[in-house]
Amino acid sequence: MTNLREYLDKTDCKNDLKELIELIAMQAVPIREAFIANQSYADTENASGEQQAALDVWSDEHITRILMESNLVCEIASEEKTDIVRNSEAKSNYAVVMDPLDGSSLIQVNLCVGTIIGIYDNGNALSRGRDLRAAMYMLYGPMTVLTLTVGDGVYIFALKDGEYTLMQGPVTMPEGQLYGSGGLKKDWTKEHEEYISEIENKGGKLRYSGSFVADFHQILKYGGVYCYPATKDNKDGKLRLVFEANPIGFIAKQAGGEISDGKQNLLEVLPEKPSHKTPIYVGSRNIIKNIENIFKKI
Ligand code: AHM
Ligand code: MG
Repeated sequence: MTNLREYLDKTDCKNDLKELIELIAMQAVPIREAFIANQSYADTENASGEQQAALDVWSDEHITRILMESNLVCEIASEEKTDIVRNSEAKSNYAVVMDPLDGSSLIQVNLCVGTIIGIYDNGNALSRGRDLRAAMYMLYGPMTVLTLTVGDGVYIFALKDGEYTLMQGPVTMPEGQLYGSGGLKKDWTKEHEEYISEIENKGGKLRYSGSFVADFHQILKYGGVYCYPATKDNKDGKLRLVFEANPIGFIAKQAGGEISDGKQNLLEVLPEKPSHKTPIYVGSRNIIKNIENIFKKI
């Protein structure tokens, strides 16, 4: 049985990066414990104008405090904050981007949610996804699971008695047929509608929970596509490039999958601002290529 530290020791990660990854991964413990006391919605909105859940706010403040105290990180960009937080006393050049609690509308119904993290080693949280040094998410489901890449394949760990043990890896995303799409059907664009009918006609199976990180985890294991498309009234979709698309896309790519906005590889896009929104198609490689072909035709 390999634990997280033993796995990291076999990679080319520097000691401070190993320390940072472990520190973040272990925050799954206090975050899980905070669920019961943080079931309600807060009276506040995040940088995208969405109402925050109490656990969004709690997780954001908690992880930010832990990272600031560690002095391992010089920049933190969070889905829950308008501005990037900087630490002038940091002793490393890591920048962390995070969605502290993704899928927060599901907290009150006890469905699977998670924490999404990306780490850059260039000190700049507004970098392209392809430049990530590491990406990971912790999933709060029946098990607490960590999915991690340090740029050398994707590995999945499970948390038990305060320790992460390697369950699977390197993970390869298969060419499956699961699909799920956000956005109201009446607002879908022609291109998106055409793709969804195509996958439905091919026998695709619908899987959409309302938690990107949980829906992606299924796609990672079984193959298929998660979509949050551009809609007629919202050409940039709903999800954010920096906190959601890039870390998840980097993991997808490391598992042999792809991420696109329908026209281009999202990992190549330079973020304009922390709350930069984008349509997202992420999943099995051939499915994403096919979606890009459909978008080119229409
Ligand atoms: P959140 O980060 O505030 O939870 O918002 C992002 C979530 C995704 O996890 C999920 O896929 C999507 O929003 C669901 O949106 P919708 O309810 O419009 O389908
Ligand atoms: Mg989110």
